[in-house]
Amino acid sequence: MSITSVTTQPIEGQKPGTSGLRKKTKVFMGPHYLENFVQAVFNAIGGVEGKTLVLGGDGRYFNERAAQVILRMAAAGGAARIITGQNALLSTPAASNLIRRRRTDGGIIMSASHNPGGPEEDFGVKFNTPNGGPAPEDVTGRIFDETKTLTSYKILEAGDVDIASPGERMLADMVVEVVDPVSDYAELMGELFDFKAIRELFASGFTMRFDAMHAVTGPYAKSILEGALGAPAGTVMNDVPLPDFGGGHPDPNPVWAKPLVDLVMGADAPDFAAASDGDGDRNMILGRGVYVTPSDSLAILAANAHLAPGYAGGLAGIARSMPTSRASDRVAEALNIPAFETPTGWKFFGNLLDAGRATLCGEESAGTGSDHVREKDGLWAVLLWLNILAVKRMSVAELVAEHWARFGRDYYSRHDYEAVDAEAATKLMADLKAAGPELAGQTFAGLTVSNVDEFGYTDPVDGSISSSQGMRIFFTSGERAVFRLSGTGTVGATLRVYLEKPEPDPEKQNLDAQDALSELITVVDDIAGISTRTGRDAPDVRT
Ligand code: VG1
Ligand code: CO
Repeated sequence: MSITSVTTQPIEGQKPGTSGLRKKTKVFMGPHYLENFVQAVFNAIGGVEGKTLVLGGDGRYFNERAAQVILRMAAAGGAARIITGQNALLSTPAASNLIRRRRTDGGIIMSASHNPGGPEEDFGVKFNTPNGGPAPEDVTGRIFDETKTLTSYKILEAGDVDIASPGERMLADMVVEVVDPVSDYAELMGELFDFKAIRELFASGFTMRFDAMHAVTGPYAKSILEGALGAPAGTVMNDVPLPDFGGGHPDPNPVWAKPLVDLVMGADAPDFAAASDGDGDRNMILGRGVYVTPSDSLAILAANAHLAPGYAGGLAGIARSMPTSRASDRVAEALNIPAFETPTGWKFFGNLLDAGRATLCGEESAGTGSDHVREKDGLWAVLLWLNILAVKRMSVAELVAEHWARFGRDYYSRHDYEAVDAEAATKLMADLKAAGPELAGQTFAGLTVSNVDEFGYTDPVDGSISSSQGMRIFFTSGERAVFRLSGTGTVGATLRVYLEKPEPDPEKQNLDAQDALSELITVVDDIAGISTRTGRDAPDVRT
């Protein structure tokens, strides 16, 4: 088998975003596009000679084709071994786990996560470092630099490797080790949680629905929930991963997982319900008659994590992304442990986790995780909820009410304006930044602005600085609004507006979130001119 050095030239726009490089699938399938990016990753980490990498993806359209290309490029670069899931399937947290357990030199994850999949939709590639986490900004910066100077890439001339069944195969001098994508991950979950208590919970008649949204968590959820934990068959819905996720957005939120939300709000509601996203790192938590916001879920998990064996020794600290509500900060305060506020994106939690300063992390975008891997982990969050419910034997609604009574509630919602004109969105952000200093002290419809700032972050572990991470408007009565532009979209710009209002009084904690936030929503539109500038009279998504 011979190695070809293919002449290429830099392709514009291969800058990794919040979570790797995401583009339309057709773009990725275009000449040299995937190859250029993969070679840039290899170059940025000093080559792959003699190295062992993990490779896997969420099964979306182009997953296996891309995997075969990456395998041939790794072999051409002299890699010693690639560990991949059967059919190149691995959920993001399972990939993170394999990278860590097998002490590899990192891994490549093929996913555009919660973005839809298919020939007309999205594809993505990201690199995770040997700690199992998404490459931090210095590494993604080096990858981007490489994409700008690349003139050739190396690829082995060979046919496809059989990755349909577990086992070891050779590709030139490289070992391709195909593993069952679920087993190592399931073993880890069994170490963290009290499976016996959860089995007893199911045996007692507790009912659950898990919506895998035709994405990668299907096989994991089936094996763990219906297999190891004895939940009745049919507990896991939409469990077969499909290349186009059945035509939907594999995004577990009240808009894209509406059928599940309708189910828990209806007469035949199960006790508990959950959903995960394309690559299995997000989670949505529901109970009979209730939707638990991701920010509340993080706070509730943090307050009760000690009930699960893996966290019985307590937490070192709690980290949340800046737009995530401040609910978990109050839990940290009560537990007398540090609370960290990071920019959006899981890569910013890596240092805190590695340094042992945070144990639990979370994002308002339905991401929750812990130091067990270095990615957010959808099924992990579901199992921690189950473990807590198995110990406390109360309903989700009761647990949430108990939490709010003790810690206060934060009414919370994110409004997304998708695929808006990029220039208009950038201008909105710039104008808000410029107007910031004048806004302080002004009153809009009864709400007085206390201050406006642009969030920047200095990593407490390595001192690295990330600036321009979103505009924040604080009000004297405690409300907060955050503005950010998405770094995962593939069309135009997506404006995210995060709205939050603390309510300590249990008598006033039972409003609908949109109603409770209605004043703030109007005021924020007034201040930033969202509807006039975007030409939209309502957001595309409200979480
Ligand atoms: C979004 C979320 C962010 C999350 C990221 C990746 O980023 O806001 O919290 O970490 O997606 O999630 P952005 O830049 O579009 O706001 V996933 O499940 O796509 O790996
Ligand atoms: Co995801």
